[in-house]
Amino acid sequence: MLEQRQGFKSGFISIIGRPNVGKSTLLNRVIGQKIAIMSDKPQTTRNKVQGVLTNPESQMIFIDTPGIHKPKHKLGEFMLKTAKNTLREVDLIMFMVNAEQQLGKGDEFIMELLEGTKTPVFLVINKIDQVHPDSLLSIIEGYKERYEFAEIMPISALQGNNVESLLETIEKYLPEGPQYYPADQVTDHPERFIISELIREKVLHLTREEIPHSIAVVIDKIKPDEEKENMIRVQATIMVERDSQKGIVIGKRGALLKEVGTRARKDIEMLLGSKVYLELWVKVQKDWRNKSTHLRDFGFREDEY
Ligand SMILES: Nc1nc2c(ncn2[C@@H]2O[C@H](COP(=O)(O)OP(=O)(O)OP(=O)(O)O)[C@@H](O)[C@H]2O)c(=O)[nH]1
Ligand SMILES: [Mg+2]
Repeated sequence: MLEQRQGFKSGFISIIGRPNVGKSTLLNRVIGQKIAIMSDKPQTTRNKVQGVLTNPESQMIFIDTPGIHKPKHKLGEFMLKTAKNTLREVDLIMFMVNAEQQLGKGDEFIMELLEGTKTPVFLVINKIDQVHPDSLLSIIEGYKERYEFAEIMPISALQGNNVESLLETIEKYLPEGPQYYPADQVTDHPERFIISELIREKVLHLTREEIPHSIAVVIDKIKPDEEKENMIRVQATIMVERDSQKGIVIGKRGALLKEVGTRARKDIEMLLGSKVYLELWVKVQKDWRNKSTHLRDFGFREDEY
């Protein structure tokens, strides 16, 4: 549905930054729906996630990206590439930093990447709810010295401060263009992907240390229940890298896996608007993060999301 209206603006906006700065939180806030998972563990987002915001006069397509970090395995390399690739295809770049953190090597690295682009870059300073307003000035000065940002916007993605004004400013920068997606479409990701992410998010919330990084979730089946009306059955497998991790994810007498299931089911029911029967399995795939074939099987394909 590529409809071109006089004066209508549209464009693609990439959100990049170090892990954990709040990129996915901003995406969900502007879309008004949870399409990207969030957690306090770094490297939560692994694929690019597209969210569409349609207004009467504009359509903004936000692209949430994996946090930029030094890759330690093939999955990390895929994540870095995914984030970098979005820079080429967009009309605007939101470089997000955390107001609580000092400008670090990671930010320097990202600004070096940005040197090559002609696309306008906004510096979005997030988590301002956590710092004294006086400290903002010195943060801004530090970044300004290193890069010529088109705009500098302090926000709180979590509480919503300044997000409206960020959106208004973004709209000013967008070119005239077509409406790429129908007004009621909020993402281009299939439900299957979002369901697997919601399950992974619950494991991230309930585990620590190496577990969050070692898991992947594969959806085996989604189908309507044959007997119960308005009930969808979902079967999924949580992949771990080692036997010891399998025990942790299952938990004592299955307690942890049960909690993951209960929490994920609620979110999936919200997403699908129907009752869900969720069945979870845990399987060991040794060292999957370093094996190209497993990466492809688990949905990390460059030609896809
Ligand atoms: N206090 C505060 N916390 C925030 C804000 N925005 C995000 N957070 C928290 O920061 C953590 C990371 O948020 P995410 O949105 O998952 O961060 P991300 O940048 O997408 O992280 P990666 O996907 O790992 O790159 C979560 O615990 C969020 O609740 C904010 O404005 N204020
Ligand atoms: Mg994220």
